[in-house]
Amino acid sequence: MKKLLAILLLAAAMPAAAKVDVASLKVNHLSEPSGITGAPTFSWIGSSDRSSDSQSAYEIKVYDIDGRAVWNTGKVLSDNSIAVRYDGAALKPATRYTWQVRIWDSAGRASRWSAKQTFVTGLDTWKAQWIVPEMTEESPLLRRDFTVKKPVKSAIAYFTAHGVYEPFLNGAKIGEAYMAPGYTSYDHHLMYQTYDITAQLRRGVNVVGAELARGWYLSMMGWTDPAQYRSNFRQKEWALLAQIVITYKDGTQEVVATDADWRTSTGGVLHSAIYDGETFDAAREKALWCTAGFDATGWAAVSTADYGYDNLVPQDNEQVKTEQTVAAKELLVTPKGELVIDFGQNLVGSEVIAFTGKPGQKITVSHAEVLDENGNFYTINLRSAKAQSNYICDRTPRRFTTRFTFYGFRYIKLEGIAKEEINLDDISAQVRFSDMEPTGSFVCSDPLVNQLQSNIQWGLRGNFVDVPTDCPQRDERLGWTGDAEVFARTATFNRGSCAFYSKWLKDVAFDQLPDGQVTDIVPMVHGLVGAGHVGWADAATIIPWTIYMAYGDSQVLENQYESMKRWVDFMAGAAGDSYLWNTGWHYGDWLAFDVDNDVAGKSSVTYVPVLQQCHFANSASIVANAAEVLGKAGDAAYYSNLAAKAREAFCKTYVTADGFLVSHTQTAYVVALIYDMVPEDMRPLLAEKLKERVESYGHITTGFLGTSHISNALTACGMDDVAYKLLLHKGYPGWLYPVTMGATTIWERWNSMMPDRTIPDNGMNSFNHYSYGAIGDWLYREAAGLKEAAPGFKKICVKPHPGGGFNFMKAEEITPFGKASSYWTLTGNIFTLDVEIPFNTTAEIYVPTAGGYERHEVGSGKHHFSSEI
Ligand code: RAM
Repeated sequence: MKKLLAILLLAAAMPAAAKVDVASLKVNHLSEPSGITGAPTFSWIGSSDRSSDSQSAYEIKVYDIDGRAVWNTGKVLSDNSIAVRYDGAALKPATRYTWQVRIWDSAGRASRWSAKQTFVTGLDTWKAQWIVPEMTEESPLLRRDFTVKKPVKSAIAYFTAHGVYEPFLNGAKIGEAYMAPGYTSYDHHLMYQTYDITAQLRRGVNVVGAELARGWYLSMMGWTDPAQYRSNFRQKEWALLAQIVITYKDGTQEVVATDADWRTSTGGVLHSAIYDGETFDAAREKALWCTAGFDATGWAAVSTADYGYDNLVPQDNEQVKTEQTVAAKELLVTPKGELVIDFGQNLVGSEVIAFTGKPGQKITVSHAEVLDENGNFYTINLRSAKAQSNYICDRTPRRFTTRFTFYGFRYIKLEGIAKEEINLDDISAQVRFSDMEPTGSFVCSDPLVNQLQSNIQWGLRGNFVDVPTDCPQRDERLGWTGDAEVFARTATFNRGSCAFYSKWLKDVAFDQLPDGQVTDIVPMVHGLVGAGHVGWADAATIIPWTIYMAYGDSQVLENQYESMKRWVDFMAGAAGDSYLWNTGWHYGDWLAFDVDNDVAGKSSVTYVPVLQQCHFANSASIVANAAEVLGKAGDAAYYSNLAAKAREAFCKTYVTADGFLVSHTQTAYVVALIYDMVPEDMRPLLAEKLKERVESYGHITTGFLGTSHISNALTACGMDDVAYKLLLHKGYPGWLYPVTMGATTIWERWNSMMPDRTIPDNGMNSFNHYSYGAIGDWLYREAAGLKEAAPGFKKICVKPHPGGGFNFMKAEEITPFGKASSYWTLTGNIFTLDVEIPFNTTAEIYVPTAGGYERHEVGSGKHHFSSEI
């Protein structure tokens, strides 16, 4: 081994005043959340001006609205900074609290107290009645006025709906959310939102209201005739539930809530549905309908309904919000003569068009992800989704947008407007999705790979609209479990995903069938699809474990434990005494490389029982690991034995002595290697076969289940060169093929568009499907070399894998402990590595040298290494 040229340890140079500090306070993994019930958890990120420093103690104080401390931990000797649970006196409902924390470092130096952060508690008793306006195509407005006679200390509003709603107070929208109350398995779990409206309330007459639309609850979800399937949801009419709790300065409280006194009418939204889009008539809009001066005489009475409150829970993930606005790039006139605006980016949200039209002028906006081979507007892949906005003008200046649906598009086609009337500066697109904190970045010396990373991140933006979806544009947009399973690790790198997945996983458990099978989509639309499918159902085990490892809070394992077990028990039951799970129909390695008229056997079809057995063993191991974390020793032993038996049966049935699998596909070898199916001494044999399978094709042939792991499997077997070859392959099939075709998101198929830009009309072709974007995990974890070595990154492993002709790679991640990064460069044979390790963590660093890796143990701070390789 060649000697290292130099190893430098640099202390993080921070301003002298900073010393020990604490910031990024979170309650239940969200910053300043509303709707807390039960005992919340507190997390923070510490920092220090010294390297190799850690937290030795913390102190938390929680204050009520009058600034009185209601909980003070005192100085607690602990290095824990993730999810410290409140254990003071029960928190009051409908109350704003503040909290702060200070910490001590390893030398006993105290930080200052952090800035105070707020959280607002949820509701314990609903006094509101469900109110039901008449069910027509037109969106109802609902309102009532009330008088505030005394000085107000706080006012907290709670809203939810069957359908989607926008809340208003005194003429302005409350909060910034779109698509509230979000998409859940509604009968089990309907979220309500909590809004602090203290500042919006005024002395005297106030008007509270809401506008309702169908949303997920009342739109057709799925691609078949709705009569053929049973919607998840009991009620067939829209309904609103709202309650405002006003606390006066004199200590008294008053409740304003939905009841028979509310009045309803219709407004400008003539129609709205998830797949169809929205129609808005400016002339029908009732301006100022939610203000005190408005005359609501003639508005209809509402009925009330006894829907109960049993399924109501506070929203515990991020609301859907506008995250950014993208300007219109270009106005095109297509060969067909269509007026098309290009936003330069396939995105999800809605257009915004500032326009003053003539009365009655109707502008129709259609949405498309791509243009066809002739440059014409292409919507065949939206299938039955109309995905159209219609805006009917009056003569006033308007900012047209939709509020109760979303589209997946890069292009919009405008009809009902002349080319001369279009001003590009007046047209933009709002990108709307769950407001998850950006936490990761990856850059490297290859612009195509950087574009791939950008496409992965846009895939996340587009498919995290309250639930993780397969795609955002066609008549689907469903919470496909398989897609979520393969992408989850990549997601955790790019955005703070703890609350988002934790919320969705609750529905995974709710929708699970009585026999333990996990449904293909969550929330489930019964009759549309099935359950218990390999790789899809394993979302129930893989995602909780992924979230635990990324965020270090075992709560998600606790929440999901029964569900995880039930899925594994189902497989074990079906396998019986043979320990071979090989029954049932499955999606298999969905969308793998497929050749027409395949006389030479080139299509890459993996024998499904091989996939089943690997996933069965892996999920059993995950349950064993979860049991261990949760202190359930009996279960841990039982499930690790089950996993061992499943692996034994695999080796006996599907592997030859030479390391051939009965299914000689890339995916088969990948899943066998990734899920540790064979004894250590056989791994090199399988690795050889995998290499042969890659070389004989010269490209990737994997579908959903193999693609997410192939690069990781190759790296684990010491074949970075092969992994890079696959990554950098620019032809079909491969990650960079769509990039060379100008893709700005990840495609559903390796060949969603052919090299001549023709688009196969195969009934299923989305240009924004994040599944194949699961390579993102390998880019930061292995290529750049930054990963967790213990739950929540308490211990970090930095082990870069230079290669592929790259000059540099850099991955940065805001871990639960703060920023970690790995930045390597390669110039000639000189390798440098700059690493940043956050306060309160340690790391093992593996520096590549000519003879292998050299290992270092470091503490927090910035570290520089170089070597010859
Ligand atoms: C398609 C979905 C999804 C996939 C299923 C099996 O309809 O888009 O990506 O998981 O099929």
